[in-house]
Amino acid sequence: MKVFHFVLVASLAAAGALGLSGCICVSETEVADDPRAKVSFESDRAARVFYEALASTPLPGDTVEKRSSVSLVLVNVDSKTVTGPNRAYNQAVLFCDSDGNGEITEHEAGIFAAEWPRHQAARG
Ligand SMILES: [Ca+2]
Repeated sequence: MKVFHFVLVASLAAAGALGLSGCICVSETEVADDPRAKVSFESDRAARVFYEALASTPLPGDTVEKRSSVSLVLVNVDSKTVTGPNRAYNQAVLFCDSDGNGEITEHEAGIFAAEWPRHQAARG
C-alpha cells in the first residue's frame, strides 16, 4: 500500500510539473533584402505597363534562405531568414531594362509585359 501511495504521488507530481511548465518556444524571422534598384521610366505609360505586368504575376513568397532550430528539453528556438520583396523587384527591373541604361522605355515595358509571366512560370 505504501508503494502504491508513493507511485500515485510521484505520478501526480510529474503530471503537475509537466502541466504547469509547458514548453518555452521562441520563433524569430529575419528579412534579408537588397536595396531597391533605381530605375526611371521613359513615360507614365512605360511605368504603368511595367507595374501592371509586375502586379499581374505573383512574386515568389518569402523564400527561406536559412533555417535553424535548437531544441532542448523544454526550450525550442526556431529562427529563419527570408528573402525580402526588393530582390524580386530588382530581378524584374533587370529583366525589363534590356539595354541596362537605367531607363525603362515603352518598348522595353511592352516586351516585359509579354514575357515576364512566361519567365516567372518557367522558373516555377
Ligand atoms: Ca533601357
